[in-house]
Amino acid sequence: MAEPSRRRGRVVALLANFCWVQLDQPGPAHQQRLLCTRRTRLGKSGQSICVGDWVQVDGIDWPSARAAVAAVEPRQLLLERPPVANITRVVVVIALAEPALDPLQLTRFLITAEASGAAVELVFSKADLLPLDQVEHWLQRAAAWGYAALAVSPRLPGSLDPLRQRLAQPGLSVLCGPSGVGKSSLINGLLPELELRVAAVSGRLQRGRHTTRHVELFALNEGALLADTPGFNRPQLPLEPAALAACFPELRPPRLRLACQFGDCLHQGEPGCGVAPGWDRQALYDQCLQELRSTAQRQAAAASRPAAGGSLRQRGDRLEPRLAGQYRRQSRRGQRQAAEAELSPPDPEG
Ligand SMILES: Nc1nc2c(ncn2[C@@H]2O[C@H](COP(=O)(O)OP(=O)(O)OP(=O)(O)O)[C@@H](O)[C@H]2O)c(=O)[nH]1
Ligand SMILES: [Mg+2]
Ligand SMILES: [Zn+2]
Repeated sequence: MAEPSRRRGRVVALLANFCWVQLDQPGPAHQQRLLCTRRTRLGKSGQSICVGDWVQVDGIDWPSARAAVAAVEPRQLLLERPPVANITRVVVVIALAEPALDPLQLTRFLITAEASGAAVELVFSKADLLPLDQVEHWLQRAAAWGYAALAVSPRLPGSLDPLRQRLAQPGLSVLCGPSGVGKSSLINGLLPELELRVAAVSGRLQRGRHTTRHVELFALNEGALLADTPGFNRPQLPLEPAALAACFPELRPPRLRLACQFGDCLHQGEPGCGVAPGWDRQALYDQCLQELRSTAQRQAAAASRPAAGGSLRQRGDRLEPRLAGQYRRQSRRGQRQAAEAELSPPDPEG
């Protein structure tokens, strides 16, 4: 139970040193949102705050609508990139055109979404830009993968209605996808009063301009929240081959009718494999599997081989081979920096 001076709420946006917390119960003058600092104690315990976190706030100054986050409640499902906590569903948004649909990129987004453990929805945006038969083609392909996808556009009256219905279910839905596919435009279509910033795609490749810079939560109705997120281009793959296979619905029951003989089957022609070759995303799956195997091999080779010149470094009380820079496993911080670099506007051809 919360202490009397404390209030419970949900983090709806993060700024550099502050966050906005939406209160469960409004304050004495009906204040819904408080601008909160993070207590240093919270910082020292290493606990980070994500958009979507449930928090306890205290030190509330109602007239200025300021407070401090005193504690973060344990998280349920977490989307790692972009970081959003306590999610219910991940809505992968991919444009049918402008930028052109890249099935590998779409698959990488679907893998990230599936890996979160939340329900996954697939939305094809900019449906006004393709003839109906081509839109239908993509919907059917997605159905074969295991997704009851929707094709939408704020420019096609009525096309947002089925999406609105799905997103109006209780919980937090996170829209994610490449930059410029129209995530913010979709949220504007669903909630016109928001007037979120959107920007035209540019360059020969019709790349997005990374217009949305921060994750923010918006209420579609009582109990249903939507998260707009910054677009990015290349989601990471899981580290384990088995985890990769689990992110393809067509490789799991009930879509996979005949279970494979071995639980750790990677569907590469192993004996007793229940997956018939020639499935639609086979080449994309093989490509992802290949990528994560070469990453694993590089890491294993680097760990077992003394670097050129046999250089050693002192680590605690033992000597270790120094790893060549390209083989060094990226630190969390390094990964984050790489991720942030990818968020910065790309060069026109990049
Ligand atoms: N023709 C057409 N253009 C659209 C549609 N939806 C969005 N756009 C345009 O696509 C461009 C990018 O839209 P945004 O909503 O900013 O895209 P975003 O996914 O939020 O991009 P980031 O914030 O950079 O991740 C804008 O010029 C929009 O007007 C659509 O359904 N049809
Ligand atoms: Mg946006
Ligand atoms: Zn198999």
